[in-house]
Amino acid sequence: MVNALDARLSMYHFYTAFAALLIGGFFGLLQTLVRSEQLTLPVDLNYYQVLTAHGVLLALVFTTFFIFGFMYAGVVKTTGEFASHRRKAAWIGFVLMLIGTIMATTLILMNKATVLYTFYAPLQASPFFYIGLAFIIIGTYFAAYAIISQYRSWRKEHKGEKSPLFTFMAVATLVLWLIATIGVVTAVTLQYIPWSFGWTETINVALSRTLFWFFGHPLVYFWLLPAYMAWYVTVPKIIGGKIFSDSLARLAFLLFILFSIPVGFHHQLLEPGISEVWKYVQVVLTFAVIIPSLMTAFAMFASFEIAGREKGATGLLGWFKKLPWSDVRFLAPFIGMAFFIPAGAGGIINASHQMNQVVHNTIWVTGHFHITIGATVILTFFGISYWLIPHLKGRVLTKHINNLGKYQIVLWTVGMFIMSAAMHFSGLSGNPRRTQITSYNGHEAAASWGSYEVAMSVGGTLLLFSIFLFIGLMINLAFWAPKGSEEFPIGEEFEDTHQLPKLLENWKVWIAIAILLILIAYTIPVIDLIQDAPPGSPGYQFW
Ligand code: HAS
Repeated sequence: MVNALDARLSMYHFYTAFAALLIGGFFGLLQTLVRSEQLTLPVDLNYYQVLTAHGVLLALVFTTFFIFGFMYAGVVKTTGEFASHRRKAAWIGFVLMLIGTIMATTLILMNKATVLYTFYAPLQASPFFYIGLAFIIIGTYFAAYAIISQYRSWRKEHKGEKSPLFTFMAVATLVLWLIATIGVVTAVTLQYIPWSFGWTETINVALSRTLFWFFGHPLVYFWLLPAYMAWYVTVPKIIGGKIFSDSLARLAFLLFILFSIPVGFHHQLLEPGISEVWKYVQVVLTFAVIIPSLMTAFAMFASFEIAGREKGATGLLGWFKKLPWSDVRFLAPFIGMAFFIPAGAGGIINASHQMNQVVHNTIWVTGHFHITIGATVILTFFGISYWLIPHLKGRVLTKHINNLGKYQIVLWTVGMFIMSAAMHFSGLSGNPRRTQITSYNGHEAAASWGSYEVAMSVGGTLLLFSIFLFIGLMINLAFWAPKGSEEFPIGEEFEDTHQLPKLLENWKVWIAIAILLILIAYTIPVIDLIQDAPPGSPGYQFW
């Protein structure tokens, strides 16, 4: 059981995350309706403003609050309650993140930060938008302190013992996060804030985007790894099975620290100012970052098969039938995993330099990130919520809510399938992303896109219904469900190896290799971007 004080800390993160999900999801539907020309926004709200709010609230705010709420609960569950100074740090982190979120959202709603969630220069926002983002990041540093110092003191008190897998994974995720944020912190403090206050007239655009993607790509693994924590640690227990291999799981997380950062150029393959050689180097490293996901796929299949066979399954695929399909705690993450097979294949297409020429800046990429973050990760987060919210509130997931939960998951699956399939297919015929108008005055190139846009709005409508149902069920689980105790599922290893290869917990080695790879991949191109920079750009506010 997570103690009451730490449960409260997690719950406040979830309340904020779910509020962001509701508002951000509503803005998402508006976008699809505008693009398919079924809705004209009121004059004081414009498409790009709605697009910015959608991206910031879902991709940045919902995820970050949910992830910290989940990590706090898991760390406390596996290492014991937080000492009061750590809990205090976590609360300070929460308040700073909340202040930053309120600042950024208010400025977006005032149309003073219509710069999309990637805040690409030369689009310029109010300086207070960037300051709001800085608050969010500083908040996460307090949160990281709470978790990492808890892990360190656990290790001091348990000399020679293997650390709990969940906490190890949380620390690995935060190490990745701390290194990644160096890029965005540098860009925001040295470039965006002085430029938006008018202290500097121009900005080095290519450098700002490079620093953004130094952060932006590992950011997607900051979203993914908490889903992997649930897959590795909690799903095996839910299916009545075992964790296939503790060491494999740890190694996968460590490989993400190494390979998720020096790969940002795969988002800039079509940008000038970066030589082909460095793009090539980072594409090769991108292919390396696929490996830990392939390891994860292998481990998941192994866990499923072992669990099924222990329950008497025979034949090549007999184990598949033994999985607990009627349990929403399993169904949701499983569908998320299934989505990740085509989603990962799409990522590999994006990363392939030549094929990127076809898909970059088309709505294919929007489709890619809706089935990665919007399906794989979010479905897993939904699955977690169904057991974690009642666990933290001392209530139980009833059969009735479990059944309604399955409807919610199916609605999400169908909605996401329709929407992202339409995005992928029309993207292949050139339908652009980040654009309000897609009919191009009836030009024949755009002739097929209209029906795809309508399909996206149908998918978007189902998704919003699914969010309404989810929020309703969460309110029920938090406040009305019968009192009792819901399990926090923590899996056991298939073969209990008390000894862990020492190298796997030697953080200095992994961090040193990560820094080395980053220096190799970024030093020369960044020097080039500074030394050979064209004149910088003033800021633009178009809407
Ligand atoms: Fe990506 C663009 C490449 C993964 C998110 N990506 C984006 C953007 C976002 C995003 C948000 O190289 C857009 C940014 C923007 O606004 O411009 N991505 C990749 C690659 C991977 C990848 C190589 N992306 C993700 C994940 C995301 C995410 C994860 C969010 C969480 N992405 C790119 C590239 C671009 C890009 C280019 C730039 C495009 C452009 O031109 O702008 C890899 O990490 C994928 C590896 C995954 C696998 C799949 C393993 C499968 C598993 C499931 C097993 C299933 C089981 C269930 C066990 C190899 C683990 C069994 C099921 C049964 C049915 C039996």
